[in-house]
Amino acid sequence: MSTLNEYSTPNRMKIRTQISCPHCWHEFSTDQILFISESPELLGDVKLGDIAPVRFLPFRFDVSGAALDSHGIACHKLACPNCHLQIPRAILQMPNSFISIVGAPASGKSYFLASMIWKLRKTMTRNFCMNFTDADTAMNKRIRDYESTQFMNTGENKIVAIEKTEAQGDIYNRTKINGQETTLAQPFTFTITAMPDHPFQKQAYRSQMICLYDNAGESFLPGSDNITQPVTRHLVKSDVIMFLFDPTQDQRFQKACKKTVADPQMNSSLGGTVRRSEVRQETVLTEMIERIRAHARLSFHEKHKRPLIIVLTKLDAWKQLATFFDYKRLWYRLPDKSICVFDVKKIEEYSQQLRQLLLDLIPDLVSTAESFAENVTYMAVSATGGPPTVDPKTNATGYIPSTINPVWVETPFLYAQTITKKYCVPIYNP
Ligand SMILES: Nc1nc2c(ncn2[C@@H]2O[C@H](COP(=O)(O)OP(=O)(O)OP(=O)(O)O)[C@@H](O)[C@H]2O)c(=O)[nH]1
Ligand SMILES: [Mg+2]
Ligand SMILES: [Zn+2]
Repeated sequence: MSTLNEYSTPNRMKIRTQISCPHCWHEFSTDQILFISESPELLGDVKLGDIAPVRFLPFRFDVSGAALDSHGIACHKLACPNCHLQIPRAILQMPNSFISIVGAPASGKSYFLASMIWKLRKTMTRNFCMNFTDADTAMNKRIRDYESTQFMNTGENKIVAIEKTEAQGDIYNRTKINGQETTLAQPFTFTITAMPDHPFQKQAYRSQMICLYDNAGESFLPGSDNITQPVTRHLVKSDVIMFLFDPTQDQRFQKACKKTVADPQMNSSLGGTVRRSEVRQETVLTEMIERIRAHARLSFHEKHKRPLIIVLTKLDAWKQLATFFDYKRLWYRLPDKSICVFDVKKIEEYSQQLRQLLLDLIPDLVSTAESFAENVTYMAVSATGGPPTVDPKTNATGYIPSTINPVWVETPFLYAQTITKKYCVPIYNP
């Protein structure tokens, strides 16, 4: 017999009093929020420059409650009072939670993010009666482009690839904070809301906004954190950290794989331009921990209270070492219900097995993670389901979209939802 976890907080959609900016993480009260002028002539902002529309604190409103700018035009877009960057309107009504995706260069962060979001859009609706949608489509453009690259060109036999995330350039927002030119990472924001036919409406499945970032691996390397480019400071705010560890970049994993693998990342005789981190992945984990300890003012002996998920990426390339997986779905449909329940026990069982594998191969990774966080879980995913193809003309690696078949990419997010008690998925509790 399955039972459901009970939820007690009602799903009220009232205006929040305190907000955390997804760009600069500044906390402010709702009455400080700025509006962005929609009159084409009202240009110029002290922090964003001459061509940015004017930001203003409204004092006149129309009958529908929209703020009026100095030309009497109704304005709907909101901005943070600290960085002046645009923030999604959903932030007014929904609690905002942050998820950090951390990993060395080429560990698979961008591919994982693209596959996870693509899958969550479907899985949440089909299986958990929750809408998972963009909080702001313009802000999410880059991730939508990633999804289109990987999943929308399935009719074509062309090799496509998600580009390396650059540590500088147009993908970052520039503003002034405390008079200092500052570069900030573009947040990707999503809302999760219960669908009208959700069978457990009365149990109040809470609406929430999720905020994620796609950092360049270089931004996590020692020496790259500074006050003018605080692009990884979301780490301190994060409700969950997903640390991506790429076994194909680790010699101990490569040696343990006795059977030949048809992946240029594991087998250099296949050619192909393969990117690798110049810094060992354990060092990236240690650097992440040092940043959190420093900025969250956590003493050396204190443990981080929020969950850390070690996500082993590119499972397709090292699956011979994980024979304990049965690759079945980790959620089941309840009898006579339109909703599924998520099998947390199975995740925890797999986590123990992956932990043992890591203890055998990279014990220092386990000890570093567990001496930092109270709650560490080990999970495995494949964002693509298979190895990249080498383009014989250019030697570049990429994928034919119709061959991409992600494995378990949604599970770190779903599991994170259950352990942080965000309650968007019911738990299987036999
Ligand atoms: N076999 C296999 N290869 C993958 C998978 N996901 C990504 N890759 C390969 O890993 C390479 C790096 O992936 P990215 O997602 O760009 O890595 P990243 O962590 O975003 O790297 P930076 O942007 O440099 O920080 C890609 O070129 C892919 O070919 C996977 O699930 N399986
Ligand atoms: Mg990337
Ligand atoms: Zn801000």
